[in-house]
Amino acid sequence: MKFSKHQNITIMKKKDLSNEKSHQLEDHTTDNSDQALTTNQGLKINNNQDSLKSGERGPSLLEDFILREKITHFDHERIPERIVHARGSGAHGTFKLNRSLAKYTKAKFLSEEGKETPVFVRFSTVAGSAGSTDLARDVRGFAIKFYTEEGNYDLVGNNIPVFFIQDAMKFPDLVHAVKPEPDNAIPQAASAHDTFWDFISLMPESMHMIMWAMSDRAIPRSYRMMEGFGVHTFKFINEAGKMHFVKFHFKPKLGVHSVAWDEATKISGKDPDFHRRDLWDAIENGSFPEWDFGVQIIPEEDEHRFDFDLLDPTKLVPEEEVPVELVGTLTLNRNPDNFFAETEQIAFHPGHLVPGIDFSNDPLLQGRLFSYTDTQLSRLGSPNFHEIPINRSINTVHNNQRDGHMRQQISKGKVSYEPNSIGGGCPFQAMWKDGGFASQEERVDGHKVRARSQSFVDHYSQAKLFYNSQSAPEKKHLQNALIFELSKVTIPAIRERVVGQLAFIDKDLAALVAKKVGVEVTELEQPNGSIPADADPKTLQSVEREPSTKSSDALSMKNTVKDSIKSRVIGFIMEDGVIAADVNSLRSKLESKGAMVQIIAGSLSPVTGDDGSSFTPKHSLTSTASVCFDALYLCSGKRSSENLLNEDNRPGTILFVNEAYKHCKAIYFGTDTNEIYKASEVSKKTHEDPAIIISGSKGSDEAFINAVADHRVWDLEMERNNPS
Ligand code: HDD
Repeated sequence: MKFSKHQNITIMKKKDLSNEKSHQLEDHTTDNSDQALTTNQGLKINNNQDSLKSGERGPSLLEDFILREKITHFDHERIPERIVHARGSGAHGTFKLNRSLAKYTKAKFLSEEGKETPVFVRFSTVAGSAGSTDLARDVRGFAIKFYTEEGNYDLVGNNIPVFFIQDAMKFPDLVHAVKPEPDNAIPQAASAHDTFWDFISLMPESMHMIMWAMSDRAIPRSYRMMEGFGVHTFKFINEAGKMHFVKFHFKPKLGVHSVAWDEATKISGKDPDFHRRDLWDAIENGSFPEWDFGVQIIPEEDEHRFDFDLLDPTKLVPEEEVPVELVGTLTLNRNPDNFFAETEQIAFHPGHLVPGIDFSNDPLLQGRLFSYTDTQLSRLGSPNFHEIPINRSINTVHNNQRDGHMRQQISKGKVSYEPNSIGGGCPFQAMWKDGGFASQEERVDGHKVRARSQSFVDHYSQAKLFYNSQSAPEKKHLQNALIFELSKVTIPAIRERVVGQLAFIDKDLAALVAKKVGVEVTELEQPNGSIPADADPKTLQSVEREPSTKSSDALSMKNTVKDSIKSRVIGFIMEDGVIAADVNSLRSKLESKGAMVQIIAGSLSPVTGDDGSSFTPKHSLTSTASVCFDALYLCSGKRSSENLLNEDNRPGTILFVNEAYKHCKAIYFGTDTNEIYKASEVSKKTHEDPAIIISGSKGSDEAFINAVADHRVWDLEMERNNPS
């Protein structure tokens, strides 16, 4: 079949090419509209259906270069997935500086107020393979490539501000422990298994991170509703060479929100691409995700003023001790044209720096500086991976590196060495004042030792800080997550060791988990005095210690932004006979505030309203589920309601409402939907519930909008799940 010009099925997207990186990529982007099919040599092909044969029923001929080329390329089109963070999604965007940081750093993209820098951001899960579900309980990667005029700067962070381990030496062990077990490759994209918890139970330094990983932060509602953190302490260096320590933060304008664990497991079945789709749809719909960019700045003189070590990546700097100054905005506004060429081939590296930013001596970061280039060599196959369009800096590369697999740059001239006179000394070294990178001068004076600093040996104080800062529902979710995970651990001794560690954080937490996972709380030994530098790593057990900051509002999602319904997905459940005026009125109110309305009906056939107008459902009751929506509206209309409760639709309708109720979502019952209300669990409620809205009361539309903005009534979870 041939499509004529007019039947062309390619949907042309209007692209925002306003930034320099997009322009650069455009040179490498092809568009097949109105073009004939060609071989890789540009030869037009006139038959893409049949191979060349000796007679119609005869064998294929070796000379069929068109078949050979097509199959050879296909045979080699997979590359190794990332060893960690294999599953991810990305988008293009812009970073805008709203307040100059020139006082602290000479990095140009952080100095000129109002300056916009193109970025590509990739979000990811850590443990699962590229085809795994988005909703796994896991840390999320939050990696940003800034295409600055001084070269690429990569901030390769996570949605959690701390890490499991303190030294890169343990990274392969951590990853081996969490990945599917090597004998049977089970489980996929899950930490709930023996080897992970075995490792954790023997690594007390992981306890702070475990609190975060077991919290709802590890099951975000959306990539657009998570925080981003640089994790390590980095350094800013200003024009005069003065150094400040810095921690990087990204705070989502939509607030930090999560789903319920039961919901996460169901989304994994209904829509394993939930986060990928959410990011894509939001950008396609013009609802561009935005984050405030913030920094915590610590003068060099203050390095030792905290009750933890700034170089220890298992610690955060409480915002109560050093406030986050918001100085920029990150906006994602363009989906990639090609997943493989952009999202898969992008190569991040914490060592891609610009002048004015430098590393600290954090031993986890130091190890990362080796790993990221190294891994691209096996993943992307050549030291020329920086030439792949998505990885190219927007300024031209000039150096004496040459050749290698798939080299693309054509470097002119005889000279590929320095110093030289034949090339007039070019390319030449740049002075610091002219933008040349110079590592921060630092006096280092020490013995060569393979050891851990004593200042790192405090594993519980910030775990306590995090746990103590959680609201009651958040604590409950964290407890349940630990119970779920440890219940999958088949070896009782491992469960017991983990519970022993939890006892150093909170005795009640340990007792509760112990009871549920069938073990006793046994007291683990605490060291007496300091630990010798040559101690067996297994004894790197710290004493229980209280944090100097007891509780931090910034660590609880309860205190997040709750003032917007932008990009929330609202399911309108309807059937024939629906009151069209009510639907249209609420829909326009919701959409004017940026929410997305999707119609759900008994089937995909158009629904006829009471006034004869027609609504096109996006989903049927059985093709989706309430877990894919933020809130529900049971549309007004007696006949619609009756149709939703007929033999065919009743199970789907009631399941929708009951699950949304269980997951603490806002549900709006339209006029004459009382029968649905009565048939659902909602009717059993005996408590005030601001997220259950009944049409007819004054301001009911507004009450619904407020309930959607609040995200969930987590405080009522117990009541909603145990109707009397
Ligand atoms: Fe890593 C990928 C974040 C510790 C070694 N890491 C990777 C990605 C993110 C992070 C977001 C995905 C980047 C992308 O989207 O392509 N990693 C972190 C954070 C860490 C961390 C926040 C601790 C604070 N990582 C870490 C250590 C090592 C690595 C200690 C090794 C010593 N990470 C890698 C890697 C990956 C990677 C093997 C896999 C794919 C890649 O680099 O490009 O090199």
